Amino acid sequence: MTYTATAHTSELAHSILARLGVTTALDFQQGMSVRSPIDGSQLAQLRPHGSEEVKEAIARAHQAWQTWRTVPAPVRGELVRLLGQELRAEKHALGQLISLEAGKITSEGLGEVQEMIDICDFAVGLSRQLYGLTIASERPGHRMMETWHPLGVVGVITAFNFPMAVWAWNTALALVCGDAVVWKPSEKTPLSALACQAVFERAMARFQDGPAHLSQVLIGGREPGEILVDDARVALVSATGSTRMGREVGPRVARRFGRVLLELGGNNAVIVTPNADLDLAVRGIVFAAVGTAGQRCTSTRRLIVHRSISDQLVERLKQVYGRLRIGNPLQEGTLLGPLVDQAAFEAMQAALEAARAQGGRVTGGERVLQDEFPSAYYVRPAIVEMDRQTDTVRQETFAPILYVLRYEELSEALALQNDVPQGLSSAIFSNDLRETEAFLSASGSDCGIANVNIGTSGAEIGGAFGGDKETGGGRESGSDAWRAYMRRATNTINYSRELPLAQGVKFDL
Ligand code: UN1
Repeated sequence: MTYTATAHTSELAHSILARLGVTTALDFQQGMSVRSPIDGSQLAQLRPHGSEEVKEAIARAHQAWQTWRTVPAPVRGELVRLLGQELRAEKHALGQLISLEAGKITSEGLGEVQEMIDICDFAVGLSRQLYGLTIASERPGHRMMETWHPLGVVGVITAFNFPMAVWAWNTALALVCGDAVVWKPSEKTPLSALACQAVFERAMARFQDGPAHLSQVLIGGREPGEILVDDARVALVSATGSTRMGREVGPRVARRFGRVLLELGGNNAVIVTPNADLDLAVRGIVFAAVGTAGQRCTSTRRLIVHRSISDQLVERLKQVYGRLRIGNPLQEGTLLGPLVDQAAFEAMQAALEAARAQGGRVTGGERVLQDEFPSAYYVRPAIVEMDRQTDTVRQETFAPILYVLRYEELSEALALQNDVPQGLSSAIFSNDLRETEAFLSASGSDCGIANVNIGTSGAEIGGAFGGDKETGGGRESGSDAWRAYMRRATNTINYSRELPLAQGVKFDL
């Protein structure tokens, strides 16, 4: 079934969930209400898990890990290979569910599922590459090496804006690394989580030999998350969300000496220099600023443009913004779907109001389509020209607002780019090697992601994903991010008949 103007969003959601075999009671009375951002209609009511159930889930995961860690890593990779196959088979249904529950346009919903498939492929290869080093020993007849061992239970806390992919980044790696996962999705998108779990169960059924409960989903708001954060059996808490959330999670996990992997807010900027390819820049900026209705942690929120080309670029952006197709994200041709809910709309309006008070000149930003969708929040994306980088600009607002700042010297642009508390993603549009290399250098962008001639969002899974400062410092997905999901043992082996001590210490008995 595909979306038509007459099909109700909840009918479509139910048909997808039935197809995937999601058996959880979806019409629990007085439970957690799940609504579609498309039209505000209720998709399901779910019963939140109680604290005892959460603790039991952690205990089951802990037990599963004890078996799973002894399974050879390439065999663990086989489970992830099957998961990737099952995701491929249900790509369309899962993509539509993301659109229904998070409001993404079809192509971005499908792209998110592709991101899950990609990380599965990556993790399968990784399952034969969990390398440790060999290290030269200073002692004769000795050898040193590193061994990477499974870490334990990984608690995954995710946000609404990537309701499936962030689970997959964590889970595909955690599984090949020999860990078990307990997942607390956003209360705004639990159906996406139940769907992923159902697909995982299919892979598990085909795999046959693995322990039960390698992946589990917890339904609820704050409470299940807090229990995960505080339970010493959860070796790693991987949390994606606001900086405010990370500020609570980080110290609480640290108090029990657990590990955290934090993916928090971004305030991502694009610098456009005088010799940039402006056609490329316009396309890159619009996708990154407006895609996912500005609700990616990697969305472009600031444009730092050289004064000499600023009027020209801003004018072109305003023209494109003015004719962007806004509407039902499941309809072909739509580029901008709804904000996730009323609170997101109010936060956007409050930010625009504050920016105006700080001298900002606002174009766009108003609510649209309210006759067609009275209970949903569609907006025209906003461009806000600022004379300086005010407090409001320095905050992350999860909405399609692009603040424009003008500069004269590249050093000034770099200083503006870095002068925010967050440090996730950044980009420069320039064809001048001196400028692009300065941007990528040690004294350039301070973000975890720094791009040239592409926007700030839409990272591939092969690279490590994350950022510094208030973004939290975590790295997940590709490169060597897998190390966060394992513990390292340094081994020294003596194959001689002597017992020389390191550092030349003598200890004769
Ligand atoms: C997020 O918004 O939480 O780079 C993740 C991107 C996506 C992931 C975003 N691959 O925009």
